[in-house]
Amino acid sequence: MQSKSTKSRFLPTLLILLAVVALGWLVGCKTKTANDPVTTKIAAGDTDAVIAARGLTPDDVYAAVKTFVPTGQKDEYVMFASGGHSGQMLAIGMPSMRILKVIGVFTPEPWQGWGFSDETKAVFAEAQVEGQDMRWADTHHPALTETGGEYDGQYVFINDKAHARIAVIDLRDFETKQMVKNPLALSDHGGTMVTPDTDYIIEGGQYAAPLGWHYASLDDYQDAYRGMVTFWKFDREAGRVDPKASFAIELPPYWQDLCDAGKKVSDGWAFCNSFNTEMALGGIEDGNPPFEAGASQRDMDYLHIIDWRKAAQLVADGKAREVEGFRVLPLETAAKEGVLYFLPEPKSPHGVDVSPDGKYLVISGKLDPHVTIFGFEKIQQAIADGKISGTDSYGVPIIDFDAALEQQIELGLGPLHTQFDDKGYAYTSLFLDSAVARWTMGEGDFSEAPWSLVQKIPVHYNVGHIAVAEGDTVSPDGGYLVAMNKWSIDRFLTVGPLHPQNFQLVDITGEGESMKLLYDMAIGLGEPHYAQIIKADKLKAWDVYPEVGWEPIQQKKLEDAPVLGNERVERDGNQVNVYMTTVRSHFTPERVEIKKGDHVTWHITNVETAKDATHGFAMPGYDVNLSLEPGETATFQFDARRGGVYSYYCSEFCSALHLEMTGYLLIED
Ligand code: RUQ
Ligand code: CUA
Repeated sequence: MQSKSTKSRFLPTLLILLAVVALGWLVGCKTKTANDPVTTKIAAGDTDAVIAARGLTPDDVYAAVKTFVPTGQKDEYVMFASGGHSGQMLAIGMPSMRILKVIGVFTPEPWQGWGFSDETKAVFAEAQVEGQDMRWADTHHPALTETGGEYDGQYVFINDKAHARIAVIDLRDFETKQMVKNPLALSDHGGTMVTPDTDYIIEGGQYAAPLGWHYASLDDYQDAYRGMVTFWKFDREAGRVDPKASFAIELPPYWQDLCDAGKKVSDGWAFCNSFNTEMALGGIEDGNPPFEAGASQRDMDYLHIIDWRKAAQLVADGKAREVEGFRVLPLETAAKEGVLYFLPEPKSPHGVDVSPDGKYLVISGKLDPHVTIFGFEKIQQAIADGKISGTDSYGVPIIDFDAALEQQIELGLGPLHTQFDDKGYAYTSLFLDSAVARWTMGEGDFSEAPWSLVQKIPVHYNVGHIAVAEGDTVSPDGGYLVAMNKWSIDRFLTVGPLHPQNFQLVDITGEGESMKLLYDMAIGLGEPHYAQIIKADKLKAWDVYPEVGWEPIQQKKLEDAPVLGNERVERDGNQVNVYMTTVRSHFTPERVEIKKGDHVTWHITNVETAKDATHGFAMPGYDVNLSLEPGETATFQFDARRGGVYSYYCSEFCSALHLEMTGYLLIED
């Protein structure tokens, strides 16, 4: 029994409790509404109900059907995107924006066995810095091979800004074949861009240092420090860069930035912009302006205009000198012989992009709201007419700005990079505005309003590069544009303070102000910079390797690769050779018995020829994982360092008896 007084005390408590519960319910209700999956209760097939429950607008529905690729159908395009600091490259299907492959490039990739076999380790070893493997990279700009200025789908290259390296990826198997280290510079940026028939891969430098990055005091900056642009010769037959046939041009110690190759009328020329023509040295500690201020004092920096055909000829004529075993055309020669000209460009320049007809160079200065468009013919005319406004302190002739200027168009804040479409529009990313601008070129269908801004579409957020389908070739496809955004802020679920970066697919099929945002793709690795988008039907990748015993780095069948029936273990002193085959669901041999102190060389062939019948080979304790794709052969080596029992096993769920696909390595003490 309760007393009256207990009741009267109990009542207010109850009321407070009820209020708390009600408030909690309201708050909970709100939270619940925000987080409750809205589509799980809708009967399968009820499209209208899904549209209503999700609150989709007609634009949303359009975007969904435009990008959706039904199961069994395939994408129209493949985008090759930089994987940024991951050191890898992404192959992404478009318009679905599904990741098809993360191609192992500068960083080991265990699923692909990349960097674990002897063959792939040798690729890393080719591009060492001071005798050390570099196992990460800051990848920036992929470049597909071109024939006549069109993507031909054979190879794709990418640069490593951190170490001035270039990688070659073969698109028959989407695997890296070669890395080269630039012996002149530690950092690059203006790479990779190809000349219209892929005779050369361009790699412009970035932060100046003495060539070969040997020590020199910053007090000797102007004399001892240099920039460079390298022209790597690509041997298409071999599928390799040929360093012996390559050359560089010595440049003043400005910080060269992006480059582009001329095409059509401007074929034979290359264009690289630069910043820090102030030659600021930093050192705020000593009372100097910090780099970001010191390197942005001048209104103009210099677009480098390079006659690479003439440079190649001079090098062939013996006018180069050897630096670090590499042929370098001296700055003085380049300036004197008409290989190198400067053209003033405003202000903190970043992107330089050549129009599809090769007639125009579009320059973006990060601190100038305009794009500046130079005419290639005007540049040539200015050179011919001697419209040279002087030389820089290294004797390089400076072309008169007004003589070369075609147009300046105000687009917005922080213009960076420009691409082109099939209708004659150009598109420029606006980093500070977080927008992409569409504008008209001077020719084609835009006689009424040439050189004018048409539309700005907001993107989310801080866009760097943009890529249009085949948008930097002589015949862009248009249709799709991808904005490669550095920030995503509120676009995705939070996954901690390191937010995904955001590729946004934009529909550019219509005319005028009709650009539409279609899709947001979270990129789980970063920071991707540039991408190129190729028609999928230009790619002719293999389903399986052409023959059993195929070694992918050399792209040929090895005569001594293990095959069915000749598996064995051979010993010569303490040198042990294991010849192994794999097939569902068996390794032969499935016991390998060796002794501590043995040096083991292990050869494995996957003798399968069926699509997708890949086996992994994991050797725990020896840091080995291989991917043996149908037909592939690979090798690895190790020293048996102690006695023990090691189960090697297939790391790819290949069959019902995959778990049984194992064997014992017994190392006797
Ligand atoms: S550059 S956006 Cu290499 Cu612009 Cu990154
Ligand atoms: Cu082979 Cu699992």
